[in-house]
Amino acid sequence: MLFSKSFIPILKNIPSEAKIKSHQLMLRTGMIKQSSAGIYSWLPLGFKVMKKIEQIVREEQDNIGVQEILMPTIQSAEIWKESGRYKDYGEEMLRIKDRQGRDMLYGPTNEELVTDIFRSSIKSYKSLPQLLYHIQWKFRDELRPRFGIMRCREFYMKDAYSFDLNDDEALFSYNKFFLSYLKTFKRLNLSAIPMAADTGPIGGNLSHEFIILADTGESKIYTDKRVFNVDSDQTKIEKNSLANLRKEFEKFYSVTDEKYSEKEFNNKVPEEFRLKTKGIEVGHIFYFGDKYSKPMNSSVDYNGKKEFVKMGSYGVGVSRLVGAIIEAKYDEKKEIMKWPQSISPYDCAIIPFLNKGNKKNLDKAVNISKKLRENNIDFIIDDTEENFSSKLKKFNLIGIPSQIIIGNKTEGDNFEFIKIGENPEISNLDKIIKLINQSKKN
Ligand code: P5A
Repeated sequence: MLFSKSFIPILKNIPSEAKIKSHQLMLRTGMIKQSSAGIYSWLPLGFKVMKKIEQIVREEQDNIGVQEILMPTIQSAEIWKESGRYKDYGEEMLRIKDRQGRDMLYGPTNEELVTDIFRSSIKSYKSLPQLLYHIQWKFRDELRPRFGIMRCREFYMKDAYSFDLNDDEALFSYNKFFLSYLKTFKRLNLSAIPMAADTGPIGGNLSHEFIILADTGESKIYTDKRVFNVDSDQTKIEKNSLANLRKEFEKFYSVTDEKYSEKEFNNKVPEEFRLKTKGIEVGHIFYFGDKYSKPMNSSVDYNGKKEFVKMGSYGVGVSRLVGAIIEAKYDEKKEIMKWPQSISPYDCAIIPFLNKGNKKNLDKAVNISKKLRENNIDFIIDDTEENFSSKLKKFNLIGIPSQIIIGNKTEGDNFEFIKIGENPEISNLDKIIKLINQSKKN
C-alpha cells in the first residue's frame, strides 16, 4: 500500500472532544470516525487492528472447542417476551417496529436467540455440552456514551453460550471459558485479572469480569496484588485442573465495585498487598443455570426425564479491546504507539527519502516491498514528500513496529532498520526480514 493512496486521515491536533488517550489517538490517526453519538465507522487502520484482535479471540474460542455461528443483529421481541426480559431490559434496548407492526429489536445480547436455536434442534443429553459463539455487532442505547469506542452504543462483541445437563458439567464449561479468556488476553499482551462481579441484566449468581488496570478505566476494583502472580500456563482442559485454576485465583480477594465490602477487604488482604484502583472491563462471563431455559422451555431428555439445560454466557468486547490496548500501550509523552506485533495495522513501514523528481529511492522501496510480500510481511510505503522527521513521527504515532529507511546511508542491500522507539541499525534485507518474522512470532 502506498501512503498517498491510503485512507488514513491523520489530524495535526488532538481533537478537543476526546478526553482519554485511546480516543484521542484513534481520532488523530483516523482509525475511526464518529457517525452519531456513540456510533462509529471503522476506517482502514482501525478496522485492520480490530480484525486482527477478532481473529485471536476466534482462535482461542476454537481451541476450547466452541463452534462458531452467526446470529442476526435484529431480533424478534417474541423470544424476549418469553424469557421475561423484554420489559426488564429497559431503555438500553433499541426497539423497532417492522412494516407489519411487529415488535423487533436490535440485539443488545443473545441469550434468548441462542436458546431458541438450541431448543429447536437439540433434544437429547447425549448432544451435550453444546458450546456456541458468534462475533457480531450489538446495540445498547447507553445513557452516556463516552470515551469513543470504549463505551459506545454500537459495538462489536464476541459472545458465547454454553448448554449442559447439570451444574457440575456447566461449571466445567464456565471454567473452560475462564482459562480461554486468560489465554486470549495474554496473546494480546494484556494482563487481565478475573474479578468477582455483579450479574446485572444478564442474571445468575456466578460471574467474573476480566479487567485490565488503567487510570482511565470506568470500573473500580479492589484487589490483592498477589493475584497478578497466579500462573495459568500449565492448566489442562480437564475438570480438576480447571477447577483448581479458578481456586488459585479465588484465594485472593479481587472484586469490582458492586461486590466490594471494606470490612472483608481489610480482613482478607494484608495491608502491603491491598490495591484499590481502576480498570477497563474487556470480558465478562456468567453462569445463570436455567434462568432462560426454564421460561423458554428448553430441555433435553435424560433417560426419559425432562431436564432444563443449564446455561452460561461469555462476552469479550472486541471493539473495546482496540481502545483498551491503546490505553495500556500508548506512550503519550513520546507519542509512540506500541501495538503488540500480532495486531499492528502493518508489520513494516518503508520510508524512502524523496527529493522532488528523484524517484530512485521509491523504486528501491517498491523492490523491497516485493521481497516483504514474498515473506508474508504486510507493509506500507511512504511515497509522500513530507519531511523525514514528520514521516517518522507519523509512523510512531500510528504504531508501525518495524521501519525500513532508504536514504543516504543506504548502499546496495543495506538499509537503516528501526524497531519502533529504538535507535536505527544498518542491516541487510535478509536479516531485516528475519527480525520482523521473529517479532511476529512473539
Ligand atoms: C456475555 C455475552 C454480556 O452481554 N451476554 C453475552 C453477556 N455481557 S456484558 O458484560 O454485558 O458485555 C460483554 C462485554 O462487552 C463489552 N461491552 C461494551 N463495549 C463497548 N461499549 C459498550 N457500551 C459495551 N458494553 C459492553 C465489554 O467488554 C463487556 O465485558
